[in-house]
Amino acid sequence: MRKFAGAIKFFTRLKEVKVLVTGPTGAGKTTLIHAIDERAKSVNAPSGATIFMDVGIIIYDLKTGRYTSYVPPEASGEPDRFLKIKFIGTPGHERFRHQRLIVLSTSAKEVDVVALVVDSGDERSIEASKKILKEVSEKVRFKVLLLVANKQDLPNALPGAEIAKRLGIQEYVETSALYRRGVDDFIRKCAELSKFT
Ligand SMILES: Nc1nc2c(ncn2[C@@H]2O[C@H](COP(=O)(O)OP(=O)(O)OP(=O)(O)O)[C@@H](O)[C@H]2O)c(=O)[nH]1
Ligand SMILES: [Mg+2]
Repeated sequence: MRKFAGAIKFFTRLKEVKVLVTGPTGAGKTTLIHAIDERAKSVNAPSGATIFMDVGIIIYDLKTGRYTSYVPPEASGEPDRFLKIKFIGTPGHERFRHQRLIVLSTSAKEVDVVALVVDSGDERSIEASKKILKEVSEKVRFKVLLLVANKQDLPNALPGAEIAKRLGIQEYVETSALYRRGVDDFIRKCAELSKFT
């Protein structure tokens, strides 16, 4: 019991980085958040599309770059070495636009990083991300914008650099959330861009 209370106390003392994970439907936002945090929660339709929100939280070790979904035993006593990174995912489907706007104006009203996830193998996904970016810039206060060029495993995937150029975004990472590739780079980049490393 005392151990549990200690973990809670430690958890509340950690610096927090908030990452909004948004982008068009089917881009891989939910897959990415669940690849990061095995205990992530999502409110999804039977089709798999997110109706309301995804939430994942990890404890990131600035010294080693490792992360866990729970307070690691070695963490107590060294709170400055660790970051709490919270990932908030939105629905991408236009049918759930209203819910997306609610998330953008409540839980994700102020964040450190906006991660715009696109399906790199789908032209429509890249185009649709422009509209979501506009909504985000109207509703959300954020420090940095990061493009996540997902689905790099697809044979027709465009390189992240090319998509970033098209969307006018400076920072990007290439991922394949389905195969957990590039996920650690994404997390590291979130910590770096929040100026915590
Ligand atoms: N090939 C491939 N498929 C992926 C990848 N990431 C996700 N997918 C698949 O793409 C589909 C949509 O993924 P989701 O994570 O539900 O997409 P989403 O962005 O959350 O979609 P919405 O909730 O509708 O906004 C699923 O079938 C995933 O398995 C990837 O990196 N590569
Ligand atoms: Mg989703």
